[in-house]
Amino acid sequence: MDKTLFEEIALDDRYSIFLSSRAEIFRLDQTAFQSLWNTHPDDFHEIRIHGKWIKTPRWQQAYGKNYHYTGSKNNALPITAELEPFLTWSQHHIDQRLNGLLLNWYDGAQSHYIGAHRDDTRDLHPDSPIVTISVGQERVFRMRPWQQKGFKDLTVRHGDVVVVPWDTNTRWTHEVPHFKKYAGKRISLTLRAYL
Ligand SMILES: O=C(O)CCC(=O)C(=O)O
Repeated sequence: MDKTLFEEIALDDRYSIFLSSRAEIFRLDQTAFQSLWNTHPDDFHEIRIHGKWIKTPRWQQAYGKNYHYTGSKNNALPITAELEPFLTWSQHHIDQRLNGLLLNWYDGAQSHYIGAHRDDTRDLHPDSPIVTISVGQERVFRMRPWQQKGFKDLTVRHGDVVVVPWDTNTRWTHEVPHFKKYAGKRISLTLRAYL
C-alpha cells in the first residue's frame, strides 16, 4: 500500500484503518455518478438470517468474483469498463491481488444502511486488505470493537478510499448507519482479493 496517499486512523493501540481523500480519479462528476447509480439491480438481494429470507436494505451486486457470506452468495457479473479504473487504481496503489468488487447502492431517502459486521474472509487471500471507495453523498463509517462496547466514527466523502487491514477486520466490525440528515444517494465499491 502506498502509505503516502493514506492517513492512518488508530482505533486502539493495535488496530488501525487507513483513509485517503487524494484519489482524484474517484471524484466522479454528476453524469458519471448517475450512470453508475443507474446500474443498480432492480431487486434487493436476499440473505438468510436465523432461517428467514430478508431483503438487504440497499441494492448490492458483485462483479468479477462471487462473494460468499453468511446466508448468501452474490453471483458476480463481469467487470464493466466503468468499474475498471476502480480496480486498476486499487491494484496499483494498495494491493495487486485485488480482483473483485462488491457494489452497494444506498438511497438515503429509503433509509438504506449496512449493519455492523466483519467481512467474511473464507474466500479471500490471507492478509489481504479490504478496500472501500465511496462516491456520492457523505456517510458515517462506524467501527466497533468486536463484542465490546463503544464505537469510532469517521466521515467518508465523495471519492474517499478506506482500507480495512485483514487484522483489523478480525477485531473490529464496520457499518454504515442511516441518519435522517443523509437523504441523498451513495454508492460504495468494496474491493477484495479473492482466491
Ligand atoms: O458501504 C460501505 O462503505 C461498506 C460496505 C460493506 O461493509 C460491505 O459490503 O461489506
